[in-house]
Amino acid sequence: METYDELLTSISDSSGAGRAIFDPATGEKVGDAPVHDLEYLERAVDAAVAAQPAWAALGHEGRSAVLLKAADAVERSAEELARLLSREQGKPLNGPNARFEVSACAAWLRAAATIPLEPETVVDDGETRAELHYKPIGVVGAIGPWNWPMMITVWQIAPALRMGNAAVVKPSGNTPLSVLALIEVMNEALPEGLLSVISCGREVGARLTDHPAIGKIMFTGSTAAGKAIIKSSADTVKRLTLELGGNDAGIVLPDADPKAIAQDLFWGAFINTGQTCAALKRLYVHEDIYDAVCEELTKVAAGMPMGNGLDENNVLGPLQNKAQYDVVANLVEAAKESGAKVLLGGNPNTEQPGYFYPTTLVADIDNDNPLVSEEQFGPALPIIKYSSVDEAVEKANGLDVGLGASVWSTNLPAAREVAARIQAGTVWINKHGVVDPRIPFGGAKQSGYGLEFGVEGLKALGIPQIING
Ligand code: TXE
Repeated sequence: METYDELLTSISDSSGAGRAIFDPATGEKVGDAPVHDLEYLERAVDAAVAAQPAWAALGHEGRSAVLLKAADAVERSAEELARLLSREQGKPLNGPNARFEVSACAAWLRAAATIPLEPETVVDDGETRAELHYKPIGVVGAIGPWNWPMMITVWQIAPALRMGNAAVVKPSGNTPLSVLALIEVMNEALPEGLLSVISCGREVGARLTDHPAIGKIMFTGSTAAGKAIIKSSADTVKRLTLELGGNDAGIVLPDADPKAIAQDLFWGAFINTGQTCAALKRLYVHEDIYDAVCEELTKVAAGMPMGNGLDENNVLGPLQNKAQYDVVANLVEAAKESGAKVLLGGNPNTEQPGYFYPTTLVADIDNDNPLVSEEQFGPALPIIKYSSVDEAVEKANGLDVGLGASVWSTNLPAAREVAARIQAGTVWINKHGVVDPRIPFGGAKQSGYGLEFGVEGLKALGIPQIING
């Protein structure tokens, strides 16, 4: 185990040719990320190819034992990792943020290590016997985003490793240090060359997507980048798991209790200051309880402290980068100009350092307003009034993305009926965005394809093989 400074030094560039990474809360320098080139990437892929057969030969039990040790290593360095994540990404240590993210890394590693996966007997009728097995793919490329950089990396690589693959990780250029540190710590337990990270721009990273030695890409990011990866991976017919974000709807039915749901609605939308793929990004509330929901949500939101992530009191932080800040600011500005009513926030303090955008709730807004129809990916939630459940379902299904959604009601059977009508990979009831390593997660429509987590998530990192006879 290393101290924070030792960990940062060991992953940082010391040649003077690195790229400075700045804290989005203060503008201060956090460290220098290495800038890896194509040659470095080729060496990492070669090392992965060389390390993979021995790793595969360990079998499930052997690999599980090593992955559990990697989870222990993450836990031993949890505080140092959380601190670096907070400084680089901006998210506070407390709340469902940096410490939570690091503990989720350990939890997902343990789950991927221990979920049983036995060969399935497909037919056994006396004449024919067919079994379904899952073989390693080889080398997996993991391309990740900046919002949950450590956790999403683990979502991608833990099942890959468990299934006997090697992995090469390409983190977002906005948050390379967090991922470099995570992998440095995990590598305390893993064999050399099996897992490596390329800290590079997207041009070098894109090489993973057409590299003949890479069998599968795990990708989480924007729909546009996902489409580019589909195209560039076509010539080598790579397997793909694509998690492309969305614009999740929540539908509050007329029988819901506004006070009882306000806190969960808030965190469903504002977890990680809204920078979450499966966060609630459009809230549809029945007209009978519209005012009451707006009022209760405003009360909860107004009490949530936002500020520097290293301050133990804060539970909301800055936007991670200027581009995302501008997206949120422009969408809210346009909503205001359209006549929508700002219940809270909406007025950023531009004098303050950092990309802080205040917690913002916008009511009396049309469904076709860009703050509703485009993904804001930040702390600004539009609340839309509806009159009939059919109308709410139609609006919820009206976009070409469908990652998550939620239905809020005191009547569980009624909520389930509405849930079944929504086009999304997951529909939560009376909660939103709550992921669990045992439960598969993936998108509908242009939110992507392929399942992560659970036994389905393991299968997605293997090549199915039928033994017939
Ligand atoms: O994502 P990109 P960005 C959404 C969110 C945000 C927008 C842009 O709305 O505003 O995406 O964020 C790599 N071949 N989400 O620019 O561009 C890239 O280097 C290979 C939702 O960060 O998708 C980075 O490592 N790699 C999302 C990663 O892909 C490529 C979380 C993501 O970059 C590539 C983050 C290519 N052609 C942002 N193009 C979610 N699902 O949660 C890009 N990359």
